[in-house]
Amino acid sequence: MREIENRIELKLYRQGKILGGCYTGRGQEAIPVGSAILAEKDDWLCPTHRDMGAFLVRGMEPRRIFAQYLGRAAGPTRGRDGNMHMGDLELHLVPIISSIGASVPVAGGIALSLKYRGLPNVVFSYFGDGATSRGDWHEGVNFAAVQKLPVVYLCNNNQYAYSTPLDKQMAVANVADRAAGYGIPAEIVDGNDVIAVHEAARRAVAHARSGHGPYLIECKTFRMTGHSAHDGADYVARSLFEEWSKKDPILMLQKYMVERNWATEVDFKQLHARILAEVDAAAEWAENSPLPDPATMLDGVYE
Ligand SMILES: Cc1ncc(C[n+]2csc(CCOP(=O)(O)OP(=O)(O)O)c2C)c(N)n1
Repeated sequence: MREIENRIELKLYRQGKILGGCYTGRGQEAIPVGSAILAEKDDWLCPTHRDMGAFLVRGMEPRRIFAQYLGRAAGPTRGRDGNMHMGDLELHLVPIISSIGASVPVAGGIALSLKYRGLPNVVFSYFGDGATSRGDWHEGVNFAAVQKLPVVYLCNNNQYAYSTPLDKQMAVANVADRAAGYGIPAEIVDGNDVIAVHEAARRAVAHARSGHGPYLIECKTFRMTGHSAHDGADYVARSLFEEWSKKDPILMLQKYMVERNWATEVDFKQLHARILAEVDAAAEWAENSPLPDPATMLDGVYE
């Protein structure tokens, strides 16, 4: 996820090959990765624009992701959109709804359908802190709570909603505090610690899968970039970036593994080289793949 997004934001976007918004989840990778890895084949995921890890965990090939950003026909939206507004129903990845918060009632609707059909599956509903100040978030969570629907809510609290800091958009200290208003359990975890995220998600999934209704996890993290590639985030104190860079989720996991002799620095160097080679090949494949045929422009438009 880190290297795909680096290629997208730091190279392809700057070369003018990507148009429009260009969001990344730099520094937040532990959240989609630590949680989505728990999803069974027939569970459903409603990710946000910071959750590329969920797409990779579900098996979306990097070349399709690059094709999406480059507006190519081989992307999941077949060249209709050029950023994270994508999904793949075969992989049970619900396309991201651009309007913040709107995915939350959709997650509830999917969970209601699962419950009606007596299926043992759960829905992973991802959102940022800003989304929790939207009306549709509250209606969606309330509905799921009342109906005891199998939804795991995963909030990436990265402290900003675009340029709005947390204390300017909510009057409670934690997103988790909101859960009491709906009678659902919640916990707060270090969102940069992939193992902590994973363990909390395991508790949440067990709760939802066993018919006890929704569960909210608030992952405290930090957005290590601007809102989108055009945004230099001048409104964020540089000292915050320095502070949070020490808690980089990938470096934290590497340290954890090296300390336990599960891997060595050399293993990570080799892994990194393999990842870069895979990213090179996927990006090159996408750049050489065709744009959509203009004659297909209205395909998929329903009247
Ligand atoms: C209803 C709505 N308002 C505004 C926007 C523009 N917008 C896109 S992302 C975003 C910030 C959302 O903040 P948050 O939910 O905290 O997620 P983050 O981007 O920090 O991960 C905004 C304002 C939008 N897409 N939808």
